[in-house]
Amino acid sequence: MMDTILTLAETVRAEKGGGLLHRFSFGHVGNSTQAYETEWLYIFIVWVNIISFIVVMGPMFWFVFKYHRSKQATNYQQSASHNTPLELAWSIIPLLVLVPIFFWGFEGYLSKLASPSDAEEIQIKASMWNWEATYRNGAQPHPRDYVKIMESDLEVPLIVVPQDRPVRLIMHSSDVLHSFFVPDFRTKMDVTPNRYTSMWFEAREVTLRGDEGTWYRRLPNGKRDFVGHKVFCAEYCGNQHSEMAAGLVVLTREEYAQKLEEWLNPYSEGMSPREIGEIAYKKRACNTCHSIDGQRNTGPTWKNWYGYEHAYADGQKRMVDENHLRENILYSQKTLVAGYPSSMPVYAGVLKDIEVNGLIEYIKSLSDRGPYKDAPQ
Ligand code: HEC
Ligand SMILES: [Cu+2]
Repeated sequence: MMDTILTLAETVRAEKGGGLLHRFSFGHVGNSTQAYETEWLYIFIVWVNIISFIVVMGPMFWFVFKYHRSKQATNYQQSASHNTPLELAWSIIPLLVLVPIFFWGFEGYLSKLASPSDAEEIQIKASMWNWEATYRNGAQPHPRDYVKIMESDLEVPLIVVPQDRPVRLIMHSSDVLHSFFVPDFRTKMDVTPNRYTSMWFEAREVTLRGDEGTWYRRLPNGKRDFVGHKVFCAEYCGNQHSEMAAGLVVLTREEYAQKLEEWLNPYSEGMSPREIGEIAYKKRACNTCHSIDGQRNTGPTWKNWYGYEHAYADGQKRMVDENHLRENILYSQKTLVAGYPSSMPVYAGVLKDIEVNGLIEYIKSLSDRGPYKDAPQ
């Protein structure tokens, strides 16, 4: 039966490309080979709702008038205690509708879990509040290519996937429960600590570039709009959950391979520690909790952090120098800044040494008491 329904969905797509309700709900068919099944099931459920609404509410309003008190002032009849044919009808008919919905949903779910064996595998690590992709060659999205996909100025990673090839995501979380959600692919999956979850998709169309070869397009109101697919976290995971996002674009196979090569070494030779720190600030997602412009965020701003005294939760004041920074970047719980939660992750064993040195240098460069104060930036 499943095959019949799925074929039916295919036929509808081939013939009509989606009806009015489809266009109203989705705008267009999602950019993945499995999207239409999800859409079709959704539309089917909406129709079931519309019809049930009419079948239940219609008679109800009609009865309100038909049996209004004014029309039968006397002679109330006792209501029937039961009516077997009616009860059977309202049990069996919904069952005939709901059971297929269950199987159809289950089938769709399984088909998104079991990936083809030749799929391109991408590791995804979720953490508060960042998505970190690692490709088969070890490459990771380079902060140079990060994108702004939201109203806020936060730059989020750009995940690239190849066209015409199944992509399997192997996902885990380093802290709490998250969920990888790509609305344009009509697919999402929980991402949990201590075990892997996976899902796969195959993108149908390559993402077309926007203005001047960028991933943005200018809207009539002057704002810029990201042309790729947005990735969100769909499981509430803390106070910046709504900013846990990424951009996703589909590239041709050649472009994809080229990007992976390009992303292999984010810290190339000849970079100063400060430049390395600036890249690590985004790549390691320090930017999700720390601003560099004086704004308070989940963590304190890095502007004028170095070289000043700050108050700590144990009641002491401390002067922030290189050693203090190093200790507290690797083991943030060592000394907690007064008035902030202890939500900074432990970075010992995560950050490379050149990153720690770079980050310290970058933080120094943001202070007017640092060695960079006169130097051109
Ligand atoms: C999930 C949010 C979060 C992320 C991500 C995060 N931090 Fe923090 N950070 C905090 C909070 C909250 C504090 C204040 C409490 C504390 O001292 O641990 C803090 C404090 C700090 C301090 C000041 C410590 C002190 O004792 O003076 C430094 C330096 C710092 N973070 C560096 C970093 C670096 C470098 C990264 C990225 C590799 C990073 N943080 C990522 C939340 C975060
Ligand atoms: Cu999350």
